[in-house]
Amino acid sequence: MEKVFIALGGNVGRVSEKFEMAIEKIREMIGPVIKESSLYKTEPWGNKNQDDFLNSVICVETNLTSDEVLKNILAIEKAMGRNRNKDNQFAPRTIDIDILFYGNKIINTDHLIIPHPRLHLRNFVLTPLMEIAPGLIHPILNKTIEEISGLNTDSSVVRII
Ligand code: PH2
Ligand code: MG
Ligand code: MG
Repeated sequence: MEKVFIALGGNVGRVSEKFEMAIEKIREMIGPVIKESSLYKTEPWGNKNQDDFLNSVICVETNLTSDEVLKNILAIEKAMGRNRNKDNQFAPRTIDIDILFYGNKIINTDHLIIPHPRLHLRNFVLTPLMEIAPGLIHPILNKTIEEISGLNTDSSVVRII
């Protein structure tokens, strides 16, 4: 059994409803959701020329491997209407579901990098993570989320809703 931290994001359509549906599917297809952050309204990180996002972070207990978790997340994104041909890395998206941590494992394959390589740079991930897991240790940076947040220089605005 591993604890998986998963980030949800989106900025097109009825995003909070999409989050609820996605969390229900995550419960069915990955495992029990043991922690859920608040919802945050967040300034776009990267390409600023798009609408604000909603973001949240959840913690799920799972018996699945990291590859199985990824496969199920991609299926859930697809079922929720995500179109990966259209939604490139910087485009607005209906829903984006990212694995942040899979226990304390470090994974580096051609299709999956864990911990998520940019999580420590982004307020829209660090703020909800701080809410549910301030003492969680990043296995590469060897720092807690609280320490990483303190060092982070991202100035983009994130507010709880
Ligand atoms: N996701 C991105 C790029 N920029 N900005 C915010 N605020 N929230 C996101 O979820 C987000 C982003 C790529 O996945
Ligand atoms: Mg993604
Ligand atoms: Mg993402």
